Amino acid sequence: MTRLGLPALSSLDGVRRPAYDPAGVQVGIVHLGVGAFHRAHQAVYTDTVLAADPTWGISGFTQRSATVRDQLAPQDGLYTVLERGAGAAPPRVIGALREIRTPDEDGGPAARIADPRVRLVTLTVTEKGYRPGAPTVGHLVAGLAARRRADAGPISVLSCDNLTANGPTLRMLVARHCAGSPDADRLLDWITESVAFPSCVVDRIVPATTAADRDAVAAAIGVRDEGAVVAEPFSQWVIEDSFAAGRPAWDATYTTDVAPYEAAKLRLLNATHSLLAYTGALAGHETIAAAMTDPALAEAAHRLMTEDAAPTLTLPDGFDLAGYQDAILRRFADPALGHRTAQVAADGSLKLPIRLLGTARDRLAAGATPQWTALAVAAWMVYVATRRPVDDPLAGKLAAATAGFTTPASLVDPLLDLLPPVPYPVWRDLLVAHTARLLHDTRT
Ligand code: CS2
Repeated sequence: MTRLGLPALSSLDGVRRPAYDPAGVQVGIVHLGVGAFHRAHQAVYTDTVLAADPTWGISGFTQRSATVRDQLAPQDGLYTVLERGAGAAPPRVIGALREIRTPDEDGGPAARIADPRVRLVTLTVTEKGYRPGAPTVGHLVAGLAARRRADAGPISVLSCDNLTANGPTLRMLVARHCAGSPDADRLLDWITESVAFPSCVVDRIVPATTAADRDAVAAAIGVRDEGAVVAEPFSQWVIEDSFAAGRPAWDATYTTDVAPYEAAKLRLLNATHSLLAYTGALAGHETIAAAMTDPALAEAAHRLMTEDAAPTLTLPDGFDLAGYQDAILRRFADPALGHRTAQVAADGSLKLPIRLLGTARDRLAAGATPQWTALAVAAWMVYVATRRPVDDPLAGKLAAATAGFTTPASLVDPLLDLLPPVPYPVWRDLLVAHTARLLHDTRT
């Protein structure tokens, strides 16, 4: 079968094609971490604006591996987004990714960030990518230093990961990393003057693409596409509109303060996703949608949102909380996506503090009992104690902490030591009670 690429583009049927000539697009964005999420989210928004402004093409870098480069480079960067679920649009071919490289090719991201035509760096490197030792911040600092030396002008850096205050967090990590570089003071001064770090909130469920998904795309579009991604129809992007050198006219929500949207997304959607992933996996469910068919789990998901998380939120004006919560549960329940509980369960040691522990602290401080939040954390504890291997950067420590536990308390205490503190004795009591029940249910 023919492979997707510029030559095959004109012959595709039943497919939405780029409304511009991809070969005529100039690169204006460097993206770090060209995984499935970037391809189904920011690149789609960018694709929509390229007909009107072809100066915002994307130069994408993989985090390390050459897989995505090898999938996309032979296809001239073209790939399909296949929506699945209620309201799905026809397959759409995206042409926004004009270059695709590994970080060790052609001078890496640093050389590209120093190009004056580039005015924006975006990142999707997951929670792991911001840990000490991860290469991203180093690439970014090398790029900003090269840009200063080249006198290539101001630039913005937009983190699109599920972190609290992702803009300021990244700015802080960059500043810290600069301290070790030659000419640190001048570089820091230049960054303060010339680099913006807006925050944003991204939302779209994008499961890891499977071989079966690629076959489905080939059947739908009539050519092989090794870089295809599948996604739910829903997509949202809330962006703090403070850029240093312009931005594409993305069809997003722009605001001066993303914090209320961010807390709502992390504490309602992502927290509930993690709850369903761990409780669902322990109950033997392969997918989030399967977990949602279990009435007890669906109820826990609803009550985590309404009883624990919602009371901690300060919502944006006019925000339809009930509608937002209902939409989340509907999205999770849609069986078309096949989003695996194991995928959402990965990297829990980094996700839980962001999604769940803030809610726990806020509710405990208010004298309330965050039962459902405790259930989610307890389910993570039982999950990491009973699954091997655990997909988490702390896998070794988690295995050591849970080896040979004998009682719920002897499971909870060493794991609590690996998480940021929630300094209320009742929190531990809640976790012990929930792990006791979960261990009992998992064994019987
Ligand atoms: C999920 C998110 O894998 C996970 O941890 O909770 O990736 C989730 O699908 C997205 O944030 C939805 O926008």
